Amino acid sequence: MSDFDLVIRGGTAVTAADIGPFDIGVSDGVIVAIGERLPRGREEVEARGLLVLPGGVDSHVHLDQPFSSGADIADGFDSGTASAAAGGTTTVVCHAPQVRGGSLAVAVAAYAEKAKQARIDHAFHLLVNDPTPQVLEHELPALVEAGHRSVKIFMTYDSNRLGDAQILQTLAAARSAGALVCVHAEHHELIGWLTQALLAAGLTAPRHLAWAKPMVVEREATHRILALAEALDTPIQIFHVSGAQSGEEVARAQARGQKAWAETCTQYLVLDEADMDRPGFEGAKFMISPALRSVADREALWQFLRNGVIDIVSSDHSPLRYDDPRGKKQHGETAPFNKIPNGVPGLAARLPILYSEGVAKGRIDLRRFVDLVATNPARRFGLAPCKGAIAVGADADIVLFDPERRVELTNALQHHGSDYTPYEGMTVQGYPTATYQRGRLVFDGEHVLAQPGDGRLLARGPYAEIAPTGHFPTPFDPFR
Ligand code: DUC
Ligand code: ZN
Ligand code: ZN
Repeated sequence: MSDFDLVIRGGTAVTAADIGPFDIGVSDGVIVAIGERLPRGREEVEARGLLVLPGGVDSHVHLDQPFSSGADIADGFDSGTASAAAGGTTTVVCHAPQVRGGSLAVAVAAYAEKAKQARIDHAFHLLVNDPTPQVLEHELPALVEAGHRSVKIFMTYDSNRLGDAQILQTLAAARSAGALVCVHAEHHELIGWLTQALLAAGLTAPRHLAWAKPMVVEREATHRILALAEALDTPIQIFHVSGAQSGEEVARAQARGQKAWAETCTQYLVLDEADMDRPGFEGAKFMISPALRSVADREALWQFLRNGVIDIVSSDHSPLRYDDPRGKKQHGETAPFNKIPNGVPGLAARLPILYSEGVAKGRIDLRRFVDLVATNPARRFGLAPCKGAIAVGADADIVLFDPERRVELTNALQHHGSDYTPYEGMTVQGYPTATYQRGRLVFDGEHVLAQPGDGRLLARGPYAEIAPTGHFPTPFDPFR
């Protein structure tokens, strides 16, 4: 009788320790052996010519979350996690949104109900929109203790934004509870002022979003949140760094010894401001916040990936339908930029695009690629050692990836609920041919096999990576 339920044999495996011709032995959904010429398993998978990678971990995803404009998000947990599996991602971290005036705990319970439709494993960021004493002193610590070890805050959007005093209170509460704070950093009032000035000047096209949200908007807010986090010795994760100047702010904080980390997203690495200027209403397909930047910013982001200033690439999957009065066309095709909902889908495209533009084009190596899409997000968000690496004892979340296969990206390949992908027509080299979760085939290269309800909500325990440093600007420790 074999020791293994499954052996993945003959591929080039990127394990936690090494890259080489290793077979992977799986039992009860867990990796139990890594080595050459493992004994036969009850099921054998031939991976010759393929890369054997840990399943992707996407730590910035929006599913089944209402847009503040009233537009409909195009993916719930069912279709969103299908899209993840089809792109080689086996864990997503989504946002459980508190409603202003409402309870965070109630919101998380309601969101967990929705997440019962998930086909793959998932965790929640606690999206704090109203940091009342009840939320910060009672609900947040209990939710963190229950396994939700990350908090998300916004510095802009009318129904989300926190002022600086609220941000400080939330940072302090998260630090005390043992949760990592993630931030959408943009200067709210400056966006508002610029938006009104642009509208008054008749500059209302999709591409003018980038004029309402120039880099200084992001740079200032990134600088400010880093300063507040430094003063409170609170580890911080900057979401969607879109260009050089905000990356430089993160680099400076890191050089000071701060626990400050950053992600960028696939779209900022391959698209740019010219995409928002496509003919007619097409530019709306590329409207996101922060806005797409210059080609020079794009290149700066690749450099930040190489030098480690940015160590996670997420999708910020926030899908809207394009040709839909509940989507991008909520206010018609002549709507001014400030009435067009922001967001792009990208869950399924993340691994293929980063591999193709990164590894195949020689910008990053294979190890860095795996770190960016799986290992680092798992470690940063307390999902390691079960997720993010091929290691004995880890969940058998594995992607077989053909590094030579050339694929033209289409909307149908995304398996999501949106009616478009911003990457339509782009040819990538390298594509997932199979995705396994806990040893079960969830995507066979063509079809998503995982069913709604197969995914598990992951509870995260305390973890060392996000422990405060104990260093304050003065000898005074405000938490003692
Ligand atoms: N920006 C966000 O902050 N969230 C989702 C969509 C977007 O573009
Ligand atoms: Zn955001
Ligand atoms: Zn987001």
